[in-house]
Amino acid sequence: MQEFKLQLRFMLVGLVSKGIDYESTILDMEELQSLVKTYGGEVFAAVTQKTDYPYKATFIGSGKAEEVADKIAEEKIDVVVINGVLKPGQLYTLEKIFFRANPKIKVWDRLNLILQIFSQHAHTKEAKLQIDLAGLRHMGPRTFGMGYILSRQGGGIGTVGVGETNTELMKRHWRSEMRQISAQLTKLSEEKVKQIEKRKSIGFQTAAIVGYTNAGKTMLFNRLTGKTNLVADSLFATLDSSVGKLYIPKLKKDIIVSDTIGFIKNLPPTLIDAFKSTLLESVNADLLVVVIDLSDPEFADKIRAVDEILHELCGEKMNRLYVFNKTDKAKSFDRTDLRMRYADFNPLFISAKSGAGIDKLLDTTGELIAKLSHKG
Ligand SMILES: Nc1nc2c(ncn2[C@@H]2O[C@H](COP(=O)(O)OP(=O)(O)O)[C@@H](O)[C@H]2O)c(=O)[nH]1
Ligand SMILES: [Mg+2]
Repeated sequence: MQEFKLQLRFMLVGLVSKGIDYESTILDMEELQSLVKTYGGEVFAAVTQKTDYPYKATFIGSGKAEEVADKIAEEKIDVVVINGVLKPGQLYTLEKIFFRANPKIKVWDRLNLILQIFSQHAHTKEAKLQIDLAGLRHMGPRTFGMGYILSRQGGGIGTVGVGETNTELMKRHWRSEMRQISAQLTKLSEEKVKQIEKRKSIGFQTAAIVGYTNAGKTMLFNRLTGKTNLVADSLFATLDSSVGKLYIPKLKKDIIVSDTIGFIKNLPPTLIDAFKSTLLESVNADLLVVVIDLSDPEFADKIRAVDEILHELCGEKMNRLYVFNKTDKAKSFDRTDLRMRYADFNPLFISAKSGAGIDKLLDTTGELIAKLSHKG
């Protein structure tokens, strides 16, 4: 049965701080636009505001908010996405301001949008729980009682109608909900750790494919393991971890390869924390294979974003292999320069699509893993 889905009309709003160059804000907004596309929406308007600090109550200035409201009415916008991570109160206040333009308007921040995409793609219990947890943490106790996300009739905190008791009740409910989900996730993580340890005890070594979303991780994973996981020109097609076997000629044995969720810029630590269970597979690997989309003009920036997240997850300790992917698509690149710049990370050049460079990748993986075994 085919489901009829109305395409939502989106508007993007971004802040440009004076310290940051305009160019990178535009690229950020483009990424936001592709997130909207991934979600299944279409962007009909976009505005930016120059300011060094977000406004306390409404993130954007009040004049700007009115301008956005006019645009909402004009373009019949359903959802406004603010390129930032906002406080629940700020989102709520903005919704109140935009009410005059569209009583059903929704205001999301970058994280809300990412979580919405995540929930479209979540298939396992683990993924669903992690999204719930991240959502609860992000939206705060307001998620409860206020009907903040699902309906927007009631008043907000600070307006009439919400007594202290009610607020306390909401907080308590919110905390207990989070505790319950965390407990379920901990249980799932423990089971996973057991599996990982069992594999280790029978002598399997592991390489985890990681990297920015859309870099080509799953295409590489499929090529290496012969699996047929979903490859898509969209952000976050993969939300879970999957594992497969890969024969390494130099080692004369199989290793385990894993593929997982992609990273993205400006992720709040709470979200990374919520996905720790999915990322366990990567954190526990012997080798991290970092896939980089060489055809992306912003790849250096994305290497930094991935690096920060990896640092957060596993500290400095991990052995890394930088794999520059999509050599078939990249217009021009300087191998010598990249080899020098990323000399600490055994840079390699491949095309997961054509298969170029894969043999070398297998050899280098074998060498690095053999070295690790010797270290003991
Ligand atoms: N031209 C080209 N496209 C690639 C290559 N590897 C992946 N892609 C494309 O990049 C997009 C994202 O691939 P996917 O494996 O889903 O990326 P992931 O998000 O990192 O798992 C898809 O449209 C792939 O067809 C490559 O080596 N060359
Ligand atoms: Mg993927």
